[in-house]
Amino acid sequence: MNNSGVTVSDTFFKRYRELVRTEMLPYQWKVLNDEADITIERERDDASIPNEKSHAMENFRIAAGLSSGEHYGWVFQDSDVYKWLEAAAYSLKDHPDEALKKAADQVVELIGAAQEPDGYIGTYFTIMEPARRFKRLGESHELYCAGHLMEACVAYHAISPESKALSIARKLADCIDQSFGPEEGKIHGADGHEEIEIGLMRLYHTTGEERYLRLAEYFLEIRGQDPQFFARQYREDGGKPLIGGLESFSAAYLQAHRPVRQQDTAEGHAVRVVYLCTALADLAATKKDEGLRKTCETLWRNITERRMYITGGIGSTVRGEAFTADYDLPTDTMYCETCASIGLIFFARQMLRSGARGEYADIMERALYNTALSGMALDGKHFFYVNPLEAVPEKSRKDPGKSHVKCVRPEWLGCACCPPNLARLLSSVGDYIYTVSEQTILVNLFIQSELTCKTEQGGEVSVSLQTDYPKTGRILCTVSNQGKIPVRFGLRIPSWHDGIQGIVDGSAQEILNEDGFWYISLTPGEHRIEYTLELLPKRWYANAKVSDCVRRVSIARGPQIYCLEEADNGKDLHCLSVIQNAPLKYERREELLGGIGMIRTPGLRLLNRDEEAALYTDDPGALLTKTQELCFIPYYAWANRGENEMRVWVQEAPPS
Ligand code: FUB
Ligand code: ZN
Repeated sequence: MNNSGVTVSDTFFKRYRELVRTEMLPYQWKVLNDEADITIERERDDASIPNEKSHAMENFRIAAGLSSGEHYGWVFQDSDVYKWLEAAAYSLKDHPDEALKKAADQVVELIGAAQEPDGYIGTYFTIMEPARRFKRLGESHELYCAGHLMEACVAYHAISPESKALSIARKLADCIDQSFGPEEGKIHGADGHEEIEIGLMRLYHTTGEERYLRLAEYFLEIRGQDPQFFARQYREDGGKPLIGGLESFSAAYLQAHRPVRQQDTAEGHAVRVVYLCTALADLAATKKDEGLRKTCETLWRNITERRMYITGGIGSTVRGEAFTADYDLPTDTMYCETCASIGLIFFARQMLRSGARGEYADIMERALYNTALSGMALDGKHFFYVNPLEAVPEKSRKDPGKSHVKCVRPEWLGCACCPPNLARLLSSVGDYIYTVSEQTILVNLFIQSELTCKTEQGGEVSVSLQTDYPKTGRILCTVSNQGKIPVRFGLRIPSWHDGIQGIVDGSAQEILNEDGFWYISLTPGEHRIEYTLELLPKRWYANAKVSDCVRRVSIARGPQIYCLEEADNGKDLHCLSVIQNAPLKYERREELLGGIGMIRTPGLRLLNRDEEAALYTDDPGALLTKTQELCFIPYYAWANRGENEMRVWVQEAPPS
């Protein structure tokens, strides 16, 4: 069976998709054209971060010879434009919009005009240093940008086949194919930042051109075969660094310390790791390569069972935006970049293609409803790069080691990778809801939508999923199987569930759990499945090896992790404790933060007996506790009420 289209009608995500169309895309368009009157913040205290303007579109105009001047911004600034274009394509598919289409067409034209005669595109190198093309791949991001261009062009081609988008992407892929590969005279290496592999796989899926598949495979397999590749290129190039400081990172930082099939832990820069894994999992599913699938599984386990935050955030340190060690999950200095969780969602989606395991979708959902959504303010115009597990404004302002932990989302960032990444994810969320294979439909996410599939025998299967999840856990699926044979319909059984009921065509069923899915065989005809998940607010605890979470508890309901915010609970959130076994009361607050669920529980506040208490004392009675009701809100909604403290992991007090 083939997935021939998903329409999202979900209330929760419809708001986000509307926000992409009405706010994010127009706003980002202005920013990329330097027409927005905004403050661009550096993502951390580092004077070398370019933050005067975006200049991303102007870079293209200069490269195309339509304007004059120098390149400005990061060497990967082009990718902001590509991600915007990709998001615009998804949004246009969903909702025609003349002004947006005109702007997107203009972008495609401009990219085409900036393409060099041999197919190369990269505004930094075209404008500033053509002779250094492909000479410093550890830093240059040339193929990273190319991968984003391919993704954007494939997406744009789908809604505008008459545009030049696909031919631009193919011409660039052909140029790269002529420069890289095992043959004598070509470069035997890959880019320091994975992404070309994802782009080439998508180009292959769209065009069927085997060369693109081979090239993606080449880039994946060459990685780490020669761990000295990047260092040698730096030496031979000898010029000034393209990204200061990057040359001092080890090969492991770039996942090049050993061949990928031998990698068994997530090392280095978190976004790179999950982009690598996304392409590996795509290749494994496409070629039915069991060995590669096992590699992906090993990396998946390492990330999700040892190195992931409860919010689906990844990356434990600001130094290199990277993974560190198993169970090293500090809650106040972590990185948890928005893009890294988006990449984890991409990885999960590809894993579901070769293995129907509910846990992939569980993590996809965790990352989506928590860290990804937290990456943006409710207005669609302010963005977090780093998504902390706890934050105290004064510490972020004054501790250089916490300058990356912002307490208010900036209007834009010097490195603007996250905002357009979020735009493309939210506008394509329909692509994550179902996994369709030969005779099976998996429901990964409970997002109200309609799916149509074409069967091999020329029939059609359509699914209508109605729900207001995660407000409630009531899901109604109506399936019309107009094919000739039964369809295996798999509904995810979330690992966190607190009770499930299933009724098929009026009769209650026993829910059998097969690797995290409940399968129902749906014969040709019409079917109605009522699936109800109990969503109870509850406590979660971390493994004892996670030092920052010892004797702390996190509150969640369904897929949503909750947090305490100063706005509801006062300052010094570290002084608050949840009482073990105290009831957690859930209530809807439609008037608050765009409509949220709030969880209330009786708690305690630790305080000094004397206002002028000493810093240290040997008086055991110097500290008191008083009762205080605690109010938790969903994590994604924090920092929408001005600058204030926030905390996910809260102290736990024994039952009173
Ligand atoms: O290097 C390109 C992008 O910028 C990465 O994916 C992000 O982590 C940020 O460093
Ligand atoms: Zn990012």
